[in-house]
Amino acid sequence: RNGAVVFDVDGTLVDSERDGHRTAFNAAFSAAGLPYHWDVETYGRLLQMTGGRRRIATFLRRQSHSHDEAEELAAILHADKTARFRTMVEQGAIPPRPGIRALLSELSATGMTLAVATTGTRMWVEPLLDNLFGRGRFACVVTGTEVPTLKPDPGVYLRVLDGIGLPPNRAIAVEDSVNGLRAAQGAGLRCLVVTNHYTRGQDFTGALGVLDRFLVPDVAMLLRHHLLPS
Ligand code: XBP
Ligand code: MG
Repeated sequence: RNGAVVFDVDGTLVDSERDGHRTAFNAAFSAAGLPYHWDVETYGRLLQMTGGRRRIATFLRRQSHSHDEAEELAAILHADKTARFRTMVEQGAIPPRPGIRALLSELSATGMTLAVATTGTRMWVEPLLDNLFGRGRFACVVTGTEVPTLKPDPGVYLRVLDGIGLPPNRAIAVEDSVNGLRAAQGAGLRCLVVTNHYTRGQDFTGALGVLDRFLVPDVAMLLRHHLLPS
């Protein structure tokens, strides 16, 4: 076996945060009659907290909701946000990052195992992967729904390694953010970072490389170089 490449979803396989999740969160606030709106810049700061439900709860506590009230309201709002985001996915509103489709084809052709490690919610992750990349494209998909602690905790990566049956030195993670990088490193994986407008400038110490886009021949060559026996 030629090793595995484990992809993050949000910000890595898809450009999903600014015009995707953010607008779904805002629609949920508005439908609940709440006066909150996350603009592009505010949302960038809130992204430090992974997981949509936790992101809402943290925000509500800062708006002086009590702890219990914030938790309860966050659960309700996040369920609505998830349904809305799933609809966006089904409508094709969430695009793959440029180059990603070609990269996946190239890696598959080299005999590499493809997998996914995300803190996102399974209810939208599954249709998104199926619609954009075809059902069964990834040998193993672990989402935030299956793990008790989210990135930067390494749990999601440990479960992927278990699922594909490879040791961490036979896999490379591809991430867009510092939280993802730390999660991958915590599970013992090397990690290539491909940044986007929200994550550029974060501390990527220890990354295998830091790029700002998927230049397919370069990325494929780098992954082959580090995974295949020379
Ligand atoms: C992604 C997340 C997710 C999404 C929203 O982080 O933190 O919470 O922002 O999705 P990563 P949900 O790319 O590191 O996996 O609302 O389903 O949580
Ligand atoms: Mg990400």
